[in-house]
Amino acid sequence: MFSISHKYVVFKEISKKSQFTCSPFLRVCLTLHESSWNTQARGGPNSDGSYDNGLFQINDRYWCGESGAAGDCNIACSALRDDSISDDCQCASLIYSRMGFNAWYGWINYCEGQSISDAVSHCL
Ligand SMILES: [Ca+2]
Repeated sequence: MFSISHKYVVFKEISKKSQFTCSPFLRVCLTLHESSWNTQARGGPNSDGSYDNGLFQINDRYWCGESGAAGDCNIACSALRDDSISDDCQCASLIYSRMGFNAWYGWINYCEGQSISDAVSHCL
């Protein structure tokens, strides 16, 4: 698992990415509960056989391609599992613009209606 210092670096990265236009709360809370800020996380298989990728656990059925740039984000899923999160944020912004917060179970289950200190207190 990743160390606290690694998580802090990722946290700072998430916090300063201005191109992800949703609230800082979304960026922090959602990514914490989707991936524990593990930028290399690959979740799944889901019930439909799909996988979820990276910080925002972006699904390969609709948004990225397992064998190269594809999907609605026109990105390779492997690019969602590296340490450069700018492209992850751009894809997450597209998802958010279409589906809102409810695209993420991490949001629905843990973040909605909570304060940011509640959301991150057990992790930092
Ligand atoms: Ca990336």
